[in-house]
Amino acid sequence: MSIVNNPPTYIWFNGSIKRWSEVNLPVLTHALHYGTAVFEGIRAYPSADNLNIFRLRDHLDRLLYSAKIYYFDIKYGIEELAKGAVDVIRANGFKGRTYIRPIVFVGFGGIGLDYTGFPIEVAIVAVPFERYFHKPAVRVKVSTWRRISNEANPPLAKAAGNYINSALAKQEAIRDGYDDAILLDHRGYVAEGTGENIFIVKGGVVYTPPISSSILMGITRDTVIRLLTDLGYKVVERDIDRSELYICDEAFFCGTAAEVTPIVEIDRRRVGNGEIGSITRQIRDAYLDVVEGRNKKYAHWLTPVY
Ligand code: PY5
Repeated sequence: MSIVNNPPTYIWFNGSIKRWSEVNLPVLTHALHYGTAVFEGIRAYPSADNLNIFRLRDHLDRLLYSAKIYYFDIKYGIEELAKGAVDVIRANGFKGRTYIRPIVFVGFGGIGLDYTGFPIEVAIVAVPFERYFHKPAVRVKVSTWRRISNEANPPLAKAAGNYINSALAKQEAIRDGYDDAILLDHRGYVAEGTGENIFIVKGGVVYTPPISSSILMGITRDTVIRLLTDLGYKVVERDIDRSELYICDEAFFCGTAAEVTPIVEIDRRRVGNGEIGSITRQIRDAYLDVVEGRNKKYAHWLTPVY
């Protein structure tokens, strides 16, 4: 996800479009020190005749409830933020696959943990973005680190601070020669990837961990459940043992950035026969049909930019 050489020309910041170079943040920005921010990851995809943001309002809705959990008072409503997302893409003139990153964060007000009265800043950044994984399928390990639990910091809030846990697991996996990690929850059941939800397939039935296993309630996860149901598959939300990962027929990650990414190896054991599974293939294609505007049933999930 490297955009170092090409930052966007314009961003949306606290209610209006600004030049990237105009927005400067103090080093004592609270969120930088304590992770006090909530954010979203949203994608826009080209269709035959437009660029469309996928499930924009569902993402903004999650942004607002994440903010509520941390007592962040946002001055902007969903409609204003939705307009901001469209405006920032238009301002930059992006026409291809685009990633949108709204972020609400505690600004500079002091160095203590009590941020009462500190400014709550809101930014929406958009960048051209193709693939998260630069390969058609991934090899993963079960992390030695556990997923954060609801008893410490709520996984269902998409809070910046949560990602120190993901970053640690991701770095360990990369340094050990894998593409990503699967984290177990505090009880030892499968939770999710570092930035993706997980599904496994066994005997034609699809399984995914429930909200109680410390997952982010992914919007892609919800989309995948609906599309699998449309395709006639049974989807079961239940606790998954670590060992089930080793005996499943298929496994895949899903998320806004990761889209549907097949998992072909877990802890040096092949998943199924080591090839991308047929249900995984079907759901990956069905997902692309929806986000790229070829499935009219879900046209209401698309917000046209132009
Ligand atoms: N679980 C975690 C921990 C995530 O960070 C994400 C999304 C998901 C699940 C999937 O959620 P959704 O389907 O709603 O996107 N991660 C972000 C993304 O944009 C950031 C990844 C670095 O995909």
